[in-house]
Amino acid sequence: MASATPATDFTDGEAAAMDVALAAALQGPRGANPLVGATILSPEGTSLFTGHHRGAGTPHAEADAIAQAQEAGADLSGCTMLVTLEPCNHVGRTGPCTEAIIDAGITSVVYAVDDPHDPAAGGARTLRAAGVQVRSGLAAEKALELNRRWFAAVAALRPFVTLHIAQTLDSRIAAEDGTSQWISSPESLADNHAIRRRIDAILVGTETVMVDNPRLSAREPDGTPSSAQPVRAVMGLRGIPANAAIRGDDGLAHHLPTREPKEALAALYEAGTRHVMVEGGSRILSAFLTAGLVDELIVYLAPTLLGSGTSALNGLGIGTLADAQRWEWDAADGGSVRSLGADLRLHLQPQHPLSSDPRNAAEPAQKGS
Ligand code: AOF
Ligand code: ZN
Repeated sequence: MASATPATDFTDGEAAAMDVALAAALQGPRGANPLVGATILSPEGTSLFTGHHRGAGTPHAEADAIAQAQEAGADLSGCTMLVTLEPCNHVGRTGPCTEAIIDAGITSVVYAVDDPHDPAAGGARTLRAAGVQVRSGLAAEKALELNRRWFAAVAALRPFVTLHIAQTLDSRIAAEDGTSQWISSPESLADNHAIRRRIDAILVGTETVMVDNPRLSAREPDGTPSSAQPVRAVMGLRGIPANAAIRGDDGLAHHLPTREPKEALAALYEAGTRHVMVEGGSRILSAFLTAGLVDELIVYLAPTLLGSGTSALNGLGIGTLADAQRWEWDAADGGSVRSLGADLRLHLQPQHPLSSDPRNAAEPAQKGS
């Protein structure tokens, strides 16, 4: 791990450019990869190009910024790159960024935090060995906060977990007779399928397989199967019926014989999954939330009321308001609230344990007033 450089080693222009890179990073989606932004500064200190990462399998932020410069025919020799994460050193789905930076003639790199992901780490060393000046630690706290749950998932050697709920205004995911297709608008369904195309695995409980018999494949807007398909995992102690639609014929369906979220995640990680979307039903959703194993929450809220039927959640072990789970709005990936047809798409992440909740700071309400 490279040691952080003292904050005084950065210019105001570099600090401002790092803020631009941090803001750009937020445009990307959360998942297997962290949110990363990169800005290229001219030798005179002018911000020239800003790139960001758009999710696993797409170019890294540094490569995105350099590609823009190349398209514009710009000469980057003598430029400084500001990047929110240590440039990667590996050939994964793309990369390595160190090579792209060296080849572009960039002579100085300032990054916020080290990459904790083993295969990709060590970029600073490679850059220095090639004669690039490297400094780190600028805006480190902001950069750690930006990917707080991703860092936690990497450290825990488990997949990043997105939880998906498609519900009515009164938090129902099915009517009394079990019907649930479709609570969400076509636009929400299309958004969900776009997410299915970029995750490694989709996870449901055996109950969902029995009741809804979903295919859980990723489909294009016209209904045809997408070229990239996630693993379809079913957790629970009951087996998957021989004729269940989820089995498909591509060998991507797996049964995880456990009710424990932690065990299911360990099995998925072992099989190579780095981003899983948990889709239901209420028992599985509640188990993941109770275990604190949800990194990102996406709720499709339909302007519909049922008044009865299946609730999205069936208990989180919370008896009093002081113990309520607190969530915060997540501005990443298109914003915290978006309109999708008739629905609202709500995007949240668990509140930071140390962040202050304004409700706690308020004076208790006067009784009888
Ligand atoms: C960077 N810039 O924009 C990102 C980095 O296999 P890949 O290509 O998807 O690489 C993923 C790993 O690369 C990820 O786990 C993390 O360590 C690093 N992400 N690195 O230099 C970027 N997204
Ligand atoms: Zn990279």
